Amino acid sequence: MKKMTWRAPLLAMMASIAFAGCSESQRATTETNNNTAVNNINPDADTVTTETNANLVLPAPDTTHQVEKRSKTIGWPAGKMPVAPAGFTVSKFAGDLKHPRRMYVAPNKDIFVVESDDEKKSANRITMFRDTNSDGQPDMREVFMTDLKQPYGMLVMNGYFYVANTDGIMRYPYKEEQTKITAKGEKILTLPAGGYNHHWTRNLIASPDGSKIYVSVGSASNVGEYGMDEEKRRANILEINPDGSGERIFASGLRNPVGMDWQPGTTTLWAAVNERDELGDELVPDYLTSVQEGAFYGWPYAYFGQNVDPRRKGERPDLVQKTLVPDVPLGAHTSSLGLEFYNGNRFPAKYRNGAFVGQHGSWNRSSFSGYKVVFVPFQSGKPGKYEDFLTGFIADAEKNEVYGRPAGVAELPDGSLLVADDEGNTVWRIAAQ
Ligand SMILES: [Ca+2]
Repeated sequence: MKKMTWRAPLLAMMASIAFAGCSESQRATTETNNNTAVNNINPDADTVTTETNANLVLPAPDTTHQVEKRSKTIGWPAGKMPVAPAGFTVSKFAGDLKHPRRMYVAPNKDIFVVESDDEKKSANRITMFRDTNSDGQPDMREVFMTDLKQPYGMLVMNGYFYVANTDGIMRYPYKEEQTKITAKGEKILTLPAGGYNHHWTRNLIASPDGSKIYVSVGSASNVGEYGMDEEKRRANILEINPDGSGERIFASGLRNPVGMDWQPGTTTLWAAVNERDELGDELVPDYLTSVQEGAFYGWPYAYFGQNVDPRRKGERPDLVQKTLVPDVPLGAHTSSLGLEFYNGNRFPAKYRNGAFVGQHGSWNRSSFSGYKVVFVPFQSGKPGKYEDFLTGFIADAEKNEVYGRPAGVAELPDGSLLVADDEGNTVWRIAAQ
């Protein structure tokens, strides 16, 4: 808190110049985040207060927490749909998909959906949609690629279509308007495959100038229980050149960073990150954070700042000390996966430049958390507290029944939002009325 006091005027000044240029805004974000790396660190305390936008209070860790409350998907009955706030309509954009996990909107506005899942269940496919008359509903649907290996990240750049499979990044020659890829392609990077509890997803995003690609790779374990040799190149966001060369760690200690996006008007990368299990109903909160180059975010030694994970106590005090506090806590066990900043202007003013996060939902918690899409408003480039955006996925919490589960989120060129409901085998579209 001491730092906050003397830095506040500097912050205000930097915020005022934040949008003057990319380099300025990046510096402003960096300053903001450093301010928050101050914690009440007393291992014997019942609670810990962590400085975030929500002034987060965390309970003491409970290493005996072995709760399992898994949801059972019953599908959407006729007439049932997820629920958006007043002023929005929800419609089915596409159905009959096999576990659609993430969408990608290409520069020519084609919409690609990965149908991907745990190894034995995965369709290993990408389906393409095209809206030829711009009414928000697809007029064309094609199986774009098959025989992939748990694909997740997609990217169109420099005449290539990139796919991040769980075990590496492929790229294929691609021309706009192409409706199918059958070429063999080229593996530009091998990645460590699989991982703990669905940490098989590998996401991709290009830097705004197209000179780099960022690759997210989740951990192989909950908290390093198989040894850190198993975690090489994992729990990181990696940076590579567009041809796969030049790999380096951009940021680390990110247990399972899945969603990645650029904050509008800046060159600051943000990520949605899944935190760890088996420490209690309220630990550890998943989070949305700006991602600073070279920064360490705690996993597996510390969480939400310098709170030592009791299972890794005494290991790597140097890294514990370096751990940054993430910007926005999103609730423990929510499984916050998809991330999309809203760049459009069709939604009401408060949504502009804010972030949507798809929360797939909990299993290691006494009552369900997540199972919804939340929205994090941003004002003057700074995040506020998250709020519900798309709900209605839980059918009967007592019986553990859900209709579906949201994962990826993507903005369409018309300013509406798509939500991939992998368990519901549907892509939903949310539009402003
Ligand atoms: Ca159409």
